[in-house]
Amino acid sequence: MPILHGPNDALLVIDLQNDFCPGGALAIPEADAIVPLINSLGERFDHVLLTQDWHPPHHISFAATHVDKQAFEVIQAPYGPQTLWPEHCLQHSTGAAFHTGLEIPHTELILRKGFRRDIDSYSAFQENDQITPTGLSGYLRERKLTRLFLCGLAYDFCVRHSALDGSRLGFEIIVIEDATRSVNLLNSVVETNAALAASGVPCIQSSEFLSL
Ligand code: VGL
Ligand code: ZN
Repeated sequence: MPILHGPNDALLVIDLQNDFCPGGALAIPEADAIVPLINSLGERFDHVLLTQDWHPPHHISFAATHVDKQAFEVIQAPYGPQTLWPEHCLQHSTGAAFHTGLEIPHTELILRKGFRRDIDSYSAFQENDQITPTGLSGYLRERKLTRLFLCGLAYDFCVRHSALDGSRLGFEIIVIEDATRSVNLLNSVVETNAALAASGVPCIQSSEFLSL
């Protein structure tokens, strides 16, 4: 069933940054393989938005910020459980820059997130304290962009939380599954599949688009 897209649709590309690609600080297997596909998808959308993970030094999500903690451990932050990561996407670093192959010249918005030292932000809509908004929902509402197609990194963290929050906030969310890749910690992919299904967020393949 083809998905015809219209004036209220946008492509939201999550965190397609060097540090999440092979050779980066928090490398996701095959992350760079989705870049050409995302460029092709970008050509099909009038409206394209990017997010950029954008951390200050000593960010709460960095294992090195804490005493005796290793990357991929979970700590109790004041707002709840927080997975610790290698230092990544430092503001203005090469690692925080978008993959050089990403080419969507008509991108309308770059939304930075995770810039507060004491709160991480997986979701493009809301920080991990589940209170602090990023401003994206206000932007989308004012722009009348009501249906969002999500792709990028990582399926099981930032794509997952963006999709769930967007759906909860009343946007129609569709994940383009083959245009994502996963960090894959413990059961994160299985849990993501289940959470998206439980929220009624469909996962489609890019071929449903690119064949139109
Ligand atoms: C992400 C871990 C830490 C992501 C960002 O983009 O999925 N994951 N920061
Ligand atoms: Zn991060």
